Amino acid sequence: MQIGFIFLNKDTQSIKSGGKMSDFTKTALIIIDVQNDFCPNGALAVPNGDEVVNPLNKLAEKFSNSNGKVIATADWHPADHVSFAESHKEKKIGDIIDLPDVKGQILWVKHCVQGTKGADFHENLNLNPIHLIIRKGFRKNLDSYSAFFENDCKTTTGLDAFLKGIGITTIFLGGLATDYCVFYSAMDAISLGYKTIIVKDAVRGVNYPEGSVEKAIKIMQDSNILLQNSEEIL
Ligand code: VGL
Ligand code: ZN
Repeated sequence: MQIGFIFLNKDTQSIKSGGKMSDFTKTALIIIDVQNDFCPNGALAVPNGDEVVNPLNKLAEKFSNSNGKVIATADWHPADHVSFAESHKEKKIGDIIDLPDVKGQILWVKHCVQGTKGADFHENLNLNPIHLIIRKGFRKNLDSYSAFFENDCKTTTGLDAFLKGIGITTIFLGGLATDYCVFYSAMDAISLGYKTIIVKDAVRGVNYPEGSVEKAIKIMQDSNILLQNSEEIL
């Protein structure tokens, strides 16, 4: 399309300046579960979980100002959710149970209950650049780690249709936790055909069971998921 002297090309590719992206068209930042219960003093605290806030705020502002999209997810459970140990008789935190549609559901401490302080985003996370918030895990009998599919691997959150609908092809992921919600979101993203990048300094893990962060990173790398520091992206 030609308007005056300006040639507008809708498909303008990322303009590289000094190796860094300056146009984030077709690119989305997905901020996974940066909620109080996953931060220090929260019910299911991820060690140093709050350290993801600063790099994510910087990235979100950059993406939002450079034609990118910013999406945040929130774990959003009813008080009697199936993933809570206390919802089951004679079960304890860390036990693993089989559900009709989910084999190997881990039982967690009660966390991110709808409408509670623990389910709120961390108070320093800047919500202004966020274009869309996806809530997940709100069905009593189904847990959801991934931003794309709940743990039955078929109930969709709608995120894939949204991203494809606005032409997103590349996804950067940060947030909590590296070995659960970030991991499953990244694995779904790559299999749904997105170029997928984990922002190394903008993720932290639960590391339960011990070694699960290392294992998750290895599987992601073996699946063509890239790891990059926020400084390289900004
Ligand atoms: C998460 C465990 C249970 C996460 C959510 O956000 O990684 N982990 N629910
Ligand atoms: Zn949860």
